[in-house]
Amino acid sequence: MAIVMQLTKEKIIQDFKMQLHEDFMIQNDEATADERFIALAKLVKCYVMPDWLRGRDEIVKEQKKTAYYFSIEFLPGKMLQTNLLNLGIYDLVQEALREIGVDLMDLVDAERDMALGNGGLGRLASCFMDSLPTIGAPGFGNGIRYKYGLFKQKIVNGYQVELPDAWLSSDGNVWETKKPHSAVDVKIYGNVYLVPQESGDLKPVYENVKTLRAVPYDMMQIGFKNDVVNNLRLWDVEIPEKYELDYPTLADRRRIEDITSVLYPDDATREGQSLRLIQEYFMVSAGLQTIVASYAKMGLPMAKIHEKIAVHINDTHPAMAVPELMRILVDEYELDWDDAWATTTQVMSYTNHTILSEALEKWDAGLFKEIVPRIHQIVGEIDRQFVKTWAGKVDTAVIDHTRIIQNNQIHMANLSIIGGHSVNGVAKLHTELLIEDVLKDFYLLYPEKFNNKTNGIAQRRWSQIANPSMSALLDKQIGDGWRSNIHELLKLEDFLEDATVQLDFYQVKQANKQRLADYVKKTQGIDLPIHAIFDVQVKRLHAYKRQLLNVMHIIKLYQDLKDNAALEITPRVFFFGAKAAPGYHFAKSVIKIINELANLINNDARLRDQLKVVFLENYNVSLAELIIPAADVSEQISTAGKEASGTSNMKFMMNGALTLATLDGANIEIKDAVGEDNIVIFGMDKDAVYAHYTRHDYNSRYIYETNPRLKRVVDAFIDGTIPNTHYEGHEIWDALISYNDEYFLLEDFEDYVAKQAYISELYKDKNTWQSKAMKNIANSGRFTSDDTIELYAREIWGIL
Ligand code: TH1
Repeated sequence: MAIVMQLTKEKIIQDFKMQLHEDFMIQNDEATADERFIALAKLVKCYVMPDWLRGRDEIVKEQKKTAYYFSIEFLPGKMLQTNLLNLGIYDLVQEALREIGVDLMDLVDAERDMALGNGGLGRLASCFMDSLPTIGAPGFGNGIRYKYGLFKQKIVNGYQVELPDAWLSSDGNVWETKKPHSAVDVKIYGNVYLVPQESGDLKPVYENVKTLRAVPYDMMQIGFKNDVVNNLRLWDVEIPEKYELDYPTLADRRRIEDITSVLYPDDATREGQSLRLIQEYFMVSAGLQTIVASYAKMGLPMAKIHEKIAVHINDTHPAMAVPELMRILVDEYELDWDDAWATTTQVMSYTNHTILSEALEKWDAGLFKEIVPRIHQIVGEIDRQFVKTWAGKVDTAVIDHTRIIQNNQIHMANLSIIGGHSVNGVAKLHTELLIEDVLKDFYLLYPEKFNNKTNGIAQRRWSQIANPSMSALLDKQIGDGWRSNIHELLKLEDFLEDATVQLDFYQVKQANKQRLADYVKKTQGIDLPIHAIFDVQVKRLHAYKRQLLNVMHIIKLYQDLKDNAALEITPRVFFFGAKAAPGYHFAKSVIKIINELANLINNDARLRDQLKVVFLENYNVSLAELIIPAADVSEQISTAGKEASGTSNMKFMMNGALTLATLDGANIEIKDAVGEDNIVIFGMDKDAVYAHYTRHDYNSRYIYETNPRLKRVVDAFIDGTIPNTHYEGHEIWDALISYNDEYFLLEDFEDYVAKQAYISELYKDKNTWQSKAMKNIANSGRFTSDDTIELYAREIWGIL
């Protein structure tokens, strides 16, 4: 039985004090919040250790089929609250600490965000890490232990400045355990020759390779109140003692250390750098060598490895898992190519997260050959066999579009699809687009591989942890069963028309808005009226996400208020939180514009607090936990067809915000869940967007010239309305008018403005508004990642 079952307040206090003695040689009353956090985290680790070890032993003993989720990004944020909650000791620990004069929240604040991810893709991986043990599935994570996470964003004179995120303390991360015992070697560079053996087989012989040591750091992933503990394994690089002579100078050593030094700060686009390719191979090779070795210990035939092991390729970054498993099976375990291929394709599965063409990963074959020569050979052979298999059976054009090597480039999505048995999109519309458009040739070849798995969220973090006041109200209204079974939120449906309950939810929202307003006051000195609509857009800055459309609406409101000093509008505060990839020029210009517009508006007394704009610096998971519960309106306004799913949309919904959305990604499924009356939809749908693509008839300049109100808004970018943005304003104006507005902001503008006006009217009727907000909360349970991952586990991996 789990240790935590026997814990008492007294025992926790005693253990906590002991831990402080042991780690820091101090008493509780002398300790800083940092020291207390570390002591508590270590204590939690001790409590969990037996379950963690038992879980591992059971998998070996019972030979359970296990899934490994390979991802170049994980974005857990802070772990203390999640771990306490999942262990079922949150309240007990909080009370115990309170008894000795310690506020748990101070310890929570002391933890650093673990931000080894850019945005939705990494955060989804972390939600899955929470959900896998929660549903009792043997599913482990595999990734890289970056020394620096996603850059820390500072705003200086309105511009984004990037600072390194040195998240690891000198002792590392308290949640991890270094396992030098399980280190493996990874080989890169050099030459490979195929030397014929007596048997007639060809054997690869390596020359001048560089050997890296991959050292794993394990982090426990605790299931929700079920004693199940899984593992997230992150790899760090070291120089193996045996090969020290290969790295004689300090510069040589640094180049190696660089491999796990930084996360690539690019969301949905990629810098084609060899370091990234090495990162990908390093993670894949270290992970697979370990997995195959553990399977080998079972003494079962290698050709049946798919019966015990599933490997998931999260976006294409780990796609080298396909040729690497082939290498291990063929070169090291001497399987026939065909047997190895048959099992490899059954082991592997792949999720596609975007259809943006600039995000589809391709590598120069020359670079590939230089860095991973054996993998290059194997990919060449996979490609050859693929072409051979389909030649004469389908149009040559289909083969030309789907083969892995085209024009001396290696197409990683093609490798992932050909090398696996499952390809999934992350929302219904996205999967449809894959099938009908982006991957239609593959669908012709392998219709059975395609399936949808709509994203989900680890609801515990986004409700119980992030929104304690709403949680307490839910307990009062529908009982606390929803905390373990999120579908019980549906019970709230019975109270949608109850004016007292509506008022209670209104008050909870206002309290959360006050919490956010206090933070803004403290960090930026801006006073915010909490009776205003809190209208929030937080996500990576990208042209397709259309933060600029939001900005255009704000400019319009500003112009209205300036035109008519007596005008009364429903007061609004617009919040933005967004990091731009450091090399993404346009996105950085949008950040500058937002900040200058905010300055202009916030300092104009004549607007009488009816309009405020706040750019929240350094948006990250912890800030999301503060912002999302305070939102009245959730902005999900991407050009239809471009946002594969979105996941913050689900978090906002769960916290009772109304979604203002295009029919894109998972917004469509949110609409299906709450009904048309409880979401605000605007703009072109995917068919309207695609019609423009086929007809080539979009003309933003025409719209601009024929709509004076819109023209005035667009001209505000260049006519001096927004101070200090001469350069950025022109860049934006050009994108919208000279370059024909790639993301159709102008076409969607009028409908967006109209729906925003509708929201302003609606908000005046608090009861109706709250009823709609409650409808959203009630139906948010269907977006739990527990259910999403259960579908992966059953339908793709076969581990349940
Ligand atoms: C995001 C998608 O843009 C988003 O719609 C989706 O909800 C999320 O993944 C989770 O499925 C993506 N992030 C990345 C990051 C990189 C490359 C492609 C994508 S797609 C580095």
